[in-house]
Amino acid sequence: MELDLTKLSRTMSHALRHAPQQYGLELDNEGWVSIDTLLEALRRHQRSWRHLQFEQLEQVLTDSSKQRFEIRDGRIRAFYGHSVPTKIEKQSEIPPARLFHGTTPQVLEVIRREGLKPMGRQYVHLSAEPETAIAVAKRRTGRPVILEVRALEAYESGLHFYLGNDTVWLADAIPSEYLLFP
Ligand code: HQG
Repeated sequence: MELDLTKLSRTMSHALRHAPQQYGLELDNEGWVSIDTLLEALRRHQRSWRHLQFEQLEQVLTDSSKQRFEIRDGRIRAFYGHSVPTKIEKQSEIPPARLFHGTTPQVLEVIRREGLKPMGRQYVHLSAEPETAIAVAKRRTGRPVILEVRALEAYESGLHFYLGNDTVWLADAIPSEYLLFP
């Protein structure tokens, strides 16, 4: 049977972002696990994956339009998206002047009052360009709402920003005063 790369990618995200214990995995403080351990867990997880090879994990990375996982020195981690209880440590970086967040019309008023919150994840997810934010919002709505974040000013006032991958930025909660609403 042909390998379903989307299903494999979703399962990897589930294991590396949300429920490592369910797969017998333990993430280190930066979210890394050894590739061998992940491979063994995935082989156990689904019978049709019992012969899964490293090359197929690599294929998930190369096939995707999104940079979701990082492989380095025999280890793998999710770049962003975590909801595990222990906070994944990210290095604070100086953000560009503006970052973008895509959301839905339904939550606009609450964001106006409360600012952006991480909700079910550890960090608020932002992007360097509006196009990515539009794509993020389109997962949820036909009417994407794009918020601009005055990121550098927020950073200079003491808020932290972190790099996810080349296009995804992460942040702690962002008060409404740093947001520009459409
Ligand atoms: C909203 C996907 C109420 C926020 C994407 C968003 C991304 C609030 C939702 C990545 C709020 C959280 C993350 C507040 C924010 N009150 N709602 N105060 N503040 N929200 O999925 O950014 O394909 O956790 O606007 O592409 O949508 O999985 O975050 O609508 O990169 O690799 O609460 O996940 O990547 O939703 O998406 P999420 P997100 P993958």
